[in-house]
Amino acid sequence: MKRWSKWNVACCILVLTAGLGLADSGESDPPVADADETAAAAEEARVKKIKMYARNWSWTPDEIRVKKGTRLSLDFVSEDANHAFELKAYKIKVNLPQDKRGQVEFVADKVGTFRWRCSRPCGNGCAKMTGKLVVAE
Ligand SMILES: [Cu+2]
Repeated sequence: MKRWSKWNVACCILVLTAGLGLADSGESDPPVADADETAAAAEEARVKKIKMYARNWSWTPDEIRVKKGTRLSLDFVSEDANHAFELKAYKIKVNLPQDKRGQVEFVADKVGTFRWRCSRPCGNGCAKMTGKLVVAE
């Protein structure tokens, strides 16, 4: 019986030491994030950032495909003239003066295919300067 007691004490010391060792070495489980941090991280993961180029007379890219609920962050560069990005279904209009940047962020919360266009007269090809946002379930 006395032998077992020493054995138990030795095991306890070993377990405690190992436990402290893990905690000190940083190899333990990562700290649990609180609900706000988790939600923010999840939202950040769903942000799709796209660089958009406007030039006479096209958009690059001219098609964006996302899943419903995606937060889109569009960063515009107007390279050769004054343009404007207009996505009526989402009530978005961004003026894009030549050589300036523009930015818009929104949640693609409507399912469907939505056209955008240049809504600032920029020349003969302005009417053809369109693109589409495709939002799937
Ligand atoms: Cu135009």
